[in-house]
Amino acid sequence: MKRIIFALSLFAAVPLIAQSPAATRRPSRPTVAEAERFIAGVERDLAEKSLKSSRAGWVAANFITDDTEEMSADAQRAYSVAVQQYALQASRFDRLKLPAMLGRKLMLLKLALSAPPPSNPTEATELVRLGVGLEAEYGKGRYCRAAKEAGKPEECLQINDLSRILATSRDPNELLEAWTGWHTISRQMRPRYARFVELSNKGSRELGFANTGAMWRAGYDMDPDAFSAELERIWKQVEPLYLSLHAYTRAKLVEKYGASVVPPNGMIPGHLLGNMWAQEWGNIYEIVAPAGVPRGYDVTELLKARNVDARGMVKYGESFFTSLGFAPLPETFWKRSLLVKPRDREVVCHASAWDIDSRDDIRIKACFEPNAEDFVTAHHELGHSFYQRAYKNQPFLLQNGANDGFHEAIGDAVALSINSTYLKQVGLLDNPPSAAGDTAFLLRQAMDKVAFLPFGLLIDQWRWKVFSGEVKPADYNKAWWDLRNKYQGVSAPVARTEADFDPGAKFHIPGNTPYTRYFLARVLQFQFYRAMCREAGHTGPLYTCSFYNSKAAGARLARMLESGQSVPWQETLFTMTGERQMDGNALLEYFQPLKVWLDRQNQGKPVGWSVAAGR
Ligand code: X8Z
Ligand code: ZN
Repeated sequence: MKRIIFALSLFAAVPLIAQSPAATRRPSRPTVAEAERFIAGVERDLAEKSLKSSRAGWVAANFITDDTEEMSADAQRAYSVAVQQYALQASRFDRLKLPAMLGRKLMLLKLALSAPPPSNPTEATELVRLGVGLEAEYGKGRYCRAAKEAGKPEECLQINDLSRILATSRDPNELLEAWTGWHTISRQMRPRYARFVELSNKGSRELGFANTGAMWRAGYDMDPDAFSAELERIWKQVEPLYLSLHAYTRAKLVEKYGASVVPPNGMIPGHLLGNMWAQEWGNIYEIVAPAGVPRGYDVTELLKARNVDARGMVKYGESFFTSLGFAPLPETFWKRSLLVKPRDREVVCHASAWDIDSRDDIRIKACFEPNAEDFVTAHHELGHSFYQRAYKNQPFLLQNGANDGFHEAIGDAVALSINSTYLKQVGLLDNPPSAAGDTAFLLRQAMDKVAFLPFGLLIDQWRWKVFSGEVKPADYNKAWWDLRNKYQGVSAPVARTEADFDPGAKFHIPGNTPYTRYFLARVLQFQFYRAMCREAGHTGPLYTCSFYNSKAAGARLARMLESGQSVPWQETLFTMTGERQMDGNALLEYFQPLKVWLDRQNQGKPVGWSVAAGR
């Protein structure tokens, strides 16, 4: 996650527009030269203030206390109020014909915040406090239960502990307890979240957007309605593959847990898929592993066998990037990053990548454990870090991904090269399976990549309705489960009521991080991967490609990363891939043999679900 933190002291709407004494007497007509001066001042000021705010945010996320929360809120308030003031001031240039780059910067300034503060100072303060407080509350989330043995203190579990249970336990009761336990952490968030929505909507309206969701949809260099239509188009492309995977997985879960736990033509209960949010299913691969095809390798076992720890996993990721021709990470990255959950203090464990000074002070913060899931996440985070460093020479307002989906896709595109060829090359795997093991590999990949697609889409389907007011606070939970039922075919494992606030149990809701980016990244990463595979001279099925060591692929990637957000993403995408649309076709090409195989397995079995047949 890129943290661009723009800041300016709270009420000092510094008159950046250099004005002559005459100009202060009566408003002058705006000129291009004045707009140039304005934006130069904005960039200088915001770059400086963002540094302070990033530092405060870093400390708050690494040491959650009431004090760090306050200090971070102060810095963030200053930053967001500044952006808001500047964005409002910038409307002065709205009707002026501006050079393309200048116009782009002014547009990006308006879109820079995911929760714009209202200009009323009391409300601005309230909004920022709510945002910082909700994220900290998520970070502190824990479920405490009585000790199994009498006389022992109660046992409190945090998200890492509970996620480990979801990933490894196969006892439905234990899984249910972990799932239900975690979903208690957000019950109290609802009124504050509702107020947060109200206040950020107010800020968005002042900027001329209908609501915060409409503002988010405006960030894609195209008409916001056309963007929504694109999402629907892409989803319809990949939906048949998801349905095939869902049907196959459900049948295997029926075999494992019985029809009384998993309805054979209904939805899959959300606690059985290996992940707290059922967003990626790779952790239950062994339940769905096909009989009669060679058992593939298990990356978790490979890492454990070689004692690869959190730092070691990140080192593998760094080596991949250096093999492409990128410079190694700076020493400060290793000194300042948080890679392992500390034992003595509260931290926000959800992985993130930080660009502190828009130069070389890049870091990641995560609570990695040596397993396949975190191995991919380590690459994912490094994708952000290498992107951040690559665009550091762009002007401040253009230091970002071509769109937010690009930022999320880089590390994942690299991680798609983690196949048996690569693992052998780097010495993690001694005996790669023969081609007969390809089905196992593709199925394992699909359990993460394909399973995620509906989840990636539905989070903002929910939020957009919340921001627009179509879903009211009294229906938050129902609307959430309606979407999870509809898109994922996943049901709540126990009855839910409006006393629950299940969206708040997913980091990006209290953290207010837009989520459509991850849906886009899921398709974009296959487009990037295919382009780099072509550049590396790969022949044969797409999924067998690893572009490790390819300087040509690296050069193509570097060119994209360096351009940051300086041109519309469509251009960046075209230069990178030769394609003009974000599109599911590369993902479908990758999984094509698996689709055929799944459909053969599903013959005679129900595909899809009726919500009524669930619970
Ligand atoms: O939040 C993340 C990254 C940080 S940007 C770890 N991801 C999404 C999630 O965990 O829900 C990566 C995949 C989707
Ligand atoms: Zn990310």
